[in-house]
Amino acid sequence: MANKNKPAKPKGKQSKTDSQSSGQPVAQSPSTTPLVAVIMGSQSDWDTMRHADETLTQFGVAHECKVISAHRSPSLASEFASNAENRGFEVIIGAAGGAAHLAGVLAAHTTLPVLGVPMRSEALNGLDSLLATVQMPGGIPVATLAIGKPGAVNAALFAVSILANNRPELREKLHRFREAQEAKIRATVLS
Ligand code: AIR
Repeated sequence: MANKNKPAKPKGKQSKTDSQSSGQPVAQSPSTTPLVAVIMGSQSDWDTMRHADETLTQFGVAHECKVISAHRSPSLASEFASNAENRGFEVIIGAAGGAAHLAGVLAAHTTLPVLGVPMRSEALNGLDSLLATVQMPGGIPVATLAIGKPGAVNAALFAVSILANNRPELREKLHRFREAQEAKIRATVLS
């Protein structure tokens, strides 16, 4: 279901089954047209962004993962974002590190909702990525998530929430996900 431009050894392309997910949402006859684009600035971001890929797969949301750099491939970035709506995408996730302008550049070329995920960087531990992603000028919004893996997971969950506005089956999966999460906490016993 996930259509990937293989950033690096992608795995877990298949939707999980009921027995694997232990109460987690399960893909049911998902659409094959990608609704969410998971764009990252470098192949080196894939280890983090695979968590967005896995979360979308868990919810049965068709998506595409692709490497596009706002700085190293600026034409591709504008081309992709400009065509995204016509291709049927409804949400774009943009993840980059350092001078992380990817989400902002994508947002400049589309009115689709763009969710930014700052990558943990070597030099400044992701603070540079966070500020570069979140500090957009008024008029071109990017919804910025947390640095690294939590941001990758939450960007995917946020995308599912947006899609769930007119897809009751996704809303139901989100409810089941929250219930399973709470049940896990309630069952926690410290020894
Ligand atoms: N990056 C790539 N083009 C523009 C930016 N900001 C980011 C990538 C990655 C970091 O630069 O998103 O997080 C380092 O990339 P690399 O390819 O040198 O590992």
